[in-house]
Amino acid sequence: MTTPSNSPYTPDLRGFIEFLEKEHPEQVVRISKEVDPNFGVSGILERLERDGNFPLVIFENVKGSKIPLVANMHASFERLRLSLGMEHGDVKAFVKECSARQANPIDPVMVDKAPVQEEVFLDDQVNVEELPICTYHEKDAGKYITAGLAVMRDPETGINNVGIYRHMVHEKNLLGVQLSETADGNVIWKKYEKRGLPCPIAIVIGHHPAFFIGSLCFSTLDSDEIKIAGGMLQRPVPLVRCKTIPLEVPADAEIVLECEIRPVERRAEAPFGEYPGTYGPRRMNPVLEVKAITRRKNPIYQNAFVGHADNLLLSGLIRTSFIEDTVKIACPTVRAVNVPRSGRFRFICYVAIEKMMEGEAKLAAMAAFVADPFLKFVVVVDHDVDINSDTDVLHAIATRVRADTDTFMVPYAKGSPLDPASYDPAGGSNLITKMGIDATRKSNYPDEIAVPGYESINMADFIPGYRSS
Ligand SMILES: Cc1cc2nc3c(=O)[nH]c(=O)nc-3n(C[C@H](O)[C@H](O)[C@H](O)COP(=O)(O)O)c2cc1C
Ligand SMILES: [Mn+2]
Repeated sequence: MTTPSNSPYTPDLRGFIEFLEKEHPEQVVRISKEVDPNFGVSGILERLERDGNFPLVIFENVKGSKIPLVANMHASFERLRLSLGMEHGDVKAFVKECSARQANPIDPVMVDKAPVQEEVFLDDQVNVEELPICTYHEKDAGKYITAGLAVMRDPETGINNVGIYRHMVHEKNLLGVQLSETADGNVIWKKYEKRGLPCPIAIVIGHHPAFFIGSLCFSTLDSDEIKIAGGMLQRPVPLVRCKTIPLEVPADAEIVLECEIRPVERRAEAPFGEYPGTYGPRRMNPVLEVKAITRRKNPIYQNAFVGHADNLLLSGLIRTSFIEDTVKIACPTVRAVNVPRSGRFRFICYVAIEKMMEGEAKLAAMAAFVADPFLKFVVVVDHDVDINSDTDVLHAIATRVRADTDTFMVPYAKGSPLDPASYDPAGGSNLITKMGIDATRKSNYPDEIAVPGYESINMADFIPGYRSS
C-alpha cells in the first residue's frame, strides 16, 4: 500500500491536489470562470450533487478574492480512501485502516520555519474578507468559514484538541462560533469562560484529507488529535508556534487565523443550513477576535459544504470504529457497526452482535450511546443480518421486536443542539430522547422457513440457458 509517508507528494493540501491531478485526474474539476461566493459556489456544488457527481472542485476565480477556493474534498469515499494511500478497498477496509492508525498516534515535531507563516498580518492588517468565504443556503445569516480545523488546548491537562466548528463572519476581525454541546471544544471553552479568561483558538485552513480524518476521529478529551492526525498521515505533523497566542499549529497548512474567544461576550449567530438538512437556529454564541492571519505566499482556501455529502460522509465514516471499540466493552462478540446514510450518518446506528445471552443487546445499545452523543436510535441485530441494508434491519425490527420489552428510552439526554427533533429546536436545545432497540431473535423465536437442497440444483437442467442475476 502506498502511504502518504512514502509518496512523492507533500502531505498537505497542495500535495494531495497534485497527487489527484497526476494520478486520478477524473477526480478534479477546475473552474476558471468567475463565480459568486454568495450562492454561486454552493449553486454549482448543489447541481453537481443532484447530478450524482462529487469531484473535488477548484474555484480559481471567486468574485472579490484573489485566493483560490478548494471545495468538496471529502464528498467522495474514493478520495477519502486515496488520502490514506489506499488505491483499493471497501468501506469496511477503510474503517479498519482508520482504526489501526488511530490506535497508533504519532507525536508531532516542532519546527521554526513554516510555510504557513510566510506572510503574517497583525492588528489593523487583519481582514478575513480577503478570503473567498461563501454564503451557502437561502436563509443563512451570512458568510461562513466551514472547514476551519480549530486547535484548542485544555487548560487543565495541556492536551491539544482539534475539531471543525462553523464560523460566521461578523466583521473583518470578528467571527462567531457554534461549539455544540457534543464537542470537546465546548468543554474546553467553558473551562476558560468559568475562569473569566479568553480562550485561545487557532483556526487552521487547508490541509491533507488524512489530517481531517485524524482530527475528526471520535476520541476522548484526553487524546491529542494532532497526534491522531500524525497517525493518520503516518508521519509526525510539523508544528510551529503561533505569533500571538500560546498554541502550535501545523506548519504545512495554508492559512491560520490566530484567535481568542472573548469571555462573557455573545452575539446573535445563524440561522445556518446544518447537517440534518434543516437550519440551525439563531443562538447567542461566543465571539472570536482574530489577532493575526498567517499564511503561505500563494495560499489556497478550503471550505466544506455543510448539510451535504462533503460534510456528512467525512463525519459518518470515521465514527464507527470508536463506537465498535466501546460496544466491545459491553458485548465482546460485536461483529460490526454501521451509522447509515438514512440517519444522515449521525442519528441512527446499527450494531451486529453474535448474541451469547439475553440482555446483551441492550448493553450493546447503551454502550453505543455512550460512545457517540449524536446517536438517537441504536438497533442491535444478530450477526447474520446485513447492517449495510436498511431493509434487512427494518425486517429484523418488524419480526423480532416486542416493543414493550425490547426497547428502552432515555428521555432528556444530551444530544446534538441541531437535532430537528430536540425539545426546543428553535432555541437550540441539546436535550433529546434516545431509543435503544433489541432486534435480535429471542430464545423462543420460531424456526425460519427454509427450502432444503436448493443450492445444489443445476438450474440449466430445468430451464435451458438459465443464469442467476
Ligand atoms: C464540515 C464540518 C462542519 C462541522 N461544524 C461543526 C460546528 O459548527 N459545531 C460543532 O460543534 N461541530 C461541528 N462539526 C463536528 C465536529 O467537528 C466533530 O464532532 C469533531 O469531532 C468535534 O471535535 P471535538 O469533540 O474534539 O471538539 C463539523 C464537522 C464537519 C465535518
Ligand atoms: Mn476531541
